[in-house]
Amino acid sequence: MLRIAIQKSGRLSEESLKLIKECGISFINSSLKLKTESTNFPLEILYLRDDDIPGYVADGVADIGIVGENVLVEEGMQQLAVEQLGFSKCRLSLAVPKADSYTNLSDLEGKNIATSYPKLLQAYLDENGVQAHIHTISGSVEIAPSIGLADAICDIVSSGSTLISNGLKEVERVFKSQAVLIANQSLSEEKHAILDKLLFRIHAVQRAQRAKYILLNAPNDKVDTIIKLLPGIKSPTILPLAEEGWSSLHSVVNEDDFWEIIEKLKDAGAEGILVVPIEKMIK
Ligand code: PRT
Ligand code: ZN
Repeated sequence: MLRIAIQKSGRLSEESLKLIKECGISFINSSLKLKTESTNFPLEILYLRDDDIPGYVADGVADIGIVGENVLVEEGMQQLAVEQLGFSKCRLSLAVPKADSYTNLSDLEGKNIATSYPKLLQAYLDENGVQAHIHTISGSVEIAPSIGLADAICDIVSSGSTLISNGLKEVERVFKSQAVLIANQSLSEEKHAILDKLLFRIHAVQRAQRAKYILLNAPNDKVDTIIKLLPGIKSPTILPLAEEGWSSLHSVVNEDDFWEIIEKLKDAGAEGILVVPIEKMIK
C-alpha cells in the first residue's frame, strides 16, 4: 500500500484528484474525510494542507505527495521532487504600486518587500546582488503596499488580475512553478514498485493529453506528401477507401503543433480531417 498526500481543498485539489482518477484509480471521494483508500489500486489518499505535504512526505507519514514547486522549494525540500505534473502553473513575482517608476531590480535596494516566500525571495535578491528588507506575512500580501507595510510585494501570480485590482504592476519574475510529484527518499521495495506502476500510468495520461488522433482522406497520389507532414508514433496507418483512388490516413499529432499541420495538410490535398482526443497512450 502506497500513501499519497494531496491538498485537502485549494488550487491543487481538483487537478490532483483528476490525475489519480485518469490513472484508472477508483476511490470514494469525500471532502469530509481525512483519508480514503482506493478500491482497485494499492493507494491510500491523505487530504492535507499543501504546506504540510513536503514535511509529511520527508518524514514518511505519507510516501508520496502532490504540491506546488513554490512550496517545495521554499521549504528547502526540492530533493523530494520526482517529476513535474504540468498543472497549477503560476509564478512568484515582484510587484510595485502601478504609479511607481521602475527600471530594474536595483530600484528595490533598501526597500521593504512583503512576501510569504522569504527564502525564494532572499535567494533571488542574493543572486542579483540586491539588498532589501523582507517582511514575511502569511496572507493578503497584495494589500501590503496600500496599508503602508511595504514598498513592494513578492507573491504568486497566475492571471495577474489580483495585482491589477490592488493597483500593482508585476516587475520581475522570481520563480516559475507548477504542481510536482514528490516522494520519500527511502521507500521500501514494495512501495517503490507501486510508485513505478503509478508513474507508468501518469506518463500514459500525460502523453495522451498532449496528443490528438487525426484521421483524414486523401487522393492516392497525395499520400506521400501528406505522410511527410504527419509525425505519427511510428508511421501513419493507410487504409484504402471504398472510393477508387482514395485512402484514409490515421496518425497522432502533438496538440501544440496540430493547427499548423492541419493547414499544411489541407494545402496538400487532405479532406474530411477529424481530430479526436486520446484517453491513454502507452509507448
Ligand atoms: O489551505 P492550504 O494551505 O492547503 O492552501 P493555500 O491557500 O496555501 O494554497 P492555494 O490553494 O491558494 O494554492 C496552492 C498552490 O496552487 C500554490 O502553492 C501554487 O503552487 C498554486 N497556484 C497556482 C496558486 C495560484 N495559481 C494563485 N493564483 N497559488 C496561489 N494563487 C493566489 C496568489 O497567492 C494570489 O493571491 O492567487 C492570487 C493571484 O492569482 P491571479 O490569477 O489573480 O494572478
Ligand atoms: Zn497553504
